[in-house]
Amino acid sequence: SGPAGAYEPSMTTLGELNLEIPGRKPGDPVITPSEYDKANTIYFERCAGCHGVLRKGATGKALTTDITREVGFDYLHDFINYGSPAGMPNWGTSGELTAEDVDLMARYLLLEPASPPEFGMPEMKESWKVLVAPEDRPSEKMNDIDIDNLFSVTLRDSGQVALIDGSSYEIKSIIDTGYAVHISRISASGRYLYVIGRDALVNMVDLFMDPPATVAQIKIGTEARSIETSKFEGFEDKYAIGGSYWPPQYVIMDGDTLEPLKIKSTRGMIYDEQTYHPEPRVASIVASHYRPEFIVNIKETGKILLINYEDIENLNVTEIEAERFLHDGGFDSSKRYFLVAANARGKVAVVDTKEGELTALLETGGQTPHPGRGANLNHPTYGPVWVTSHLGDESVAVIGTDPEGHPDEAWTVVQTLYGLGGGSLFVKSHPNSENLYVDAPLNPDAEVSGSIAVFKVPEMTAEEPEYTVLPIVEWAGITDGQPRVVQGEFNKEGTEIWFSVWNAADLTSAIVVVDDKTLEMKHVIKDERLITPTGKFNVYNTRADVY
Ligand code: DHE
Repeated sequence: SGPAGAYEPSMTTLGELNLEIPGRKPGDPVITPSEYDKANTIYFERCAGCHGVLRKGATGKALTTDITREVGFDYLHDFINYGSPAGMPNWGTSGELTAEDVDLMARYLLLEPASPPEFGMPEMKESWKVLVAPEDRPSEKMNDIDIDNLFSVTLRDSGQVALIDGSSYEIKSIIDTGYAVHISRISASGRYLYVIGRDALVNMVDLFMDPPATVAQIKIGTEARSIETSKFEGFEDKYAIGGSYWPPQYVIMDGDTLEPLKIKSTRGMIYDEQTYHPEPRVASIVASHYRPEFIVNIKETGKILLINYEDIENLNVTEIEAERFLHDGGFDSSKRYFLVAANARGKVAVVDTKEGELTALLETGGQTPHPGRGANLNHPTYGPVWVTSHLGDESVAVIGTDPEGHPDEAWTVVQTLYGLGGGSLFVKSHPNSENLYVDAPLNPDAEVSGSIAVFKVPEMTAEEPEYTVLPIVEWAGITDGQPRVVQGEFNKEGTEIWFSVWNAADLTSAIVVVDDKTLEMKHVIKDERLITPTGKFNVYNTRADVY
């Protein structure tokens, strides 16, 4: 169900230019229409996430034709084939793209990017389906699932989520979702689960049904990554918000039915240069606990929007200038401050969600901070701190978050830890845990990408604390492929942590459950339906922002 249709050539442009291929000028490389369609699909599925639909660059370099034509076909070909240590995957030598595909993509990048169509209210309304109307849904929970301890697990390549019981480890339901499904978020009451695919398809799942099932669906664009729901008192379960990469916009929806209510474009000026950007993508979104607001992070313009949802018709948006390339982030332990990485700038921006202003903008000291939602610890020296690891190196930045108890250290890096290696994506802890878990799934070394580093918080008084290595892939007993261990997530009690062992779609994957006290393997979940598990979202921890 790839969204290749999003890239249908614009006939006006073609007509005007009298060309067969969008963006092709006389003398450009020859590429047939079917090759062009194929290249568009590959670009969408593999490249656009980092380089942008219009190829203006973000996590990945800009690939506009002024650059690609300067470096030329051979350079592009080798870069796609072999990758680079800075994070470009080796698409050719890893076998993910064939030699013909690599050749095709190098030619394709010499052409102007095609601008995909817009996606406004008529398109959203047409895609919107209420499968079970609110009045036809059960008035109480109909299943015997302990919903608060249920995990929604992304099955990336099968476009599904698995709902797994946190105590029996049983798969309770497998639900079809969007293409290369990305994240799950849970309504404030815990009843509804919202899932978004990279193709911008949103599924709303009623966890009260037996078994839990999709009750509404909508497509909010052609490419998206984030979804959230209103959490402020009086607005629980009332609204959902989805942010898209293409078109660059967000939409506020009815929390019961996903009816689209308000769409806002994020196109506009880059905060510092004050120049226009045509593709400012919506990255992470969180719901404030202090005000009736969504906190929406706009990647390319570097703006954090505080969107007040009290009056949808007269939307009140506070625009905070932060830093370019905002990506992912989470709350501190008090849930008052939201910390978000401006990844390609090596910085973290801190927003005070109570006062509605920027509190700090700090350098993490590492290359490309990537916190996920981050991890909150009670540091033996510095009190409450929040942690991020880095995609580009092994450093882990520990940031003070206690302006009252530790004012001198607040919003500064109080300590740097060194984990297994570069390629880290997520860190995790829990209020009941004295451990900090750091992954490294994108590290090229199989032993590193297959393990987790654990730092013991009480031992963080040492200048360079040591870590324990958990050989997760070995515990999973998987010997085929290079499975990557990704994203720890705690159970509700905070007594065990789950890791995905993410293998290729045709090989065995697993989830390994680790006892937080003993750091021993407690259970391995293996099932042929568990295809490419990546993100895991415990219902209670996700809805209450516990991490
Ligand atoms: Fe993610 C969160 C974007 C690749 C797994 N990812 C996010 C968020 C964004 C984002 C904006 C924050 C959402 C929020 O909090 O509202 N991710 C992107 C990309 O643009 C990128 C780099 C490239 C792409 O083409 O999509 C990308 N992400 C990946 C993966 O390859 C991962 C590892 C595997 C997968 O399932 O696709 C992946 N991203 C995740 C996970 C989260 C996430 C598990 C949520 C973490 C959490 O604890 O909240």
